Amino acid sequence: MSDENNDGYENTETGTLTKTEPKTKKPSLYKVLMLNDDYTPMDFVVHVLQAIFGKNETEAVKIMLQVHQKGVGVCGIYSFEVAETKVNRVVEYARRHQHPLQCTLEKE
Ligand code: TYC
Repeated sequence: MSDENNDGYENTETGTLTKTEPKTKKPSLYKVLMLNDDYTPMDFVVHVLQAIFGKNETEAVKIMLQVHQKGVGVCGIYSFEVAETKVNRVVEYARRHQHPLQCTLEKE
């Protein structure tokens, strides 16, 4: 492919630059947001951030406190499919443990 760098310009051997549409599109990215509530234990939220979002304990505590104090916090930024799967896993896991923890998606 002559447009390997995906900038939409084809550099031909004659030195001519021809504007073309890039053939590949970067996937849109989505933020996964964690929402505060009055009932879910802090330890449970920290555990979810480690188990589902791969955060270490320090990062997980920081995000949990941000959510607790501000009402919302970013758990990570992913392609739509990955973000949607993580949201579903959080809501399902919380429900199984009878906590009202909620999580949602937002386009970047
Ligand atoms: N506000 C909760 C409490 O005081 C803790 C909490 C933090 C809940 C983050 C949800 O996403 C959340 N137990």
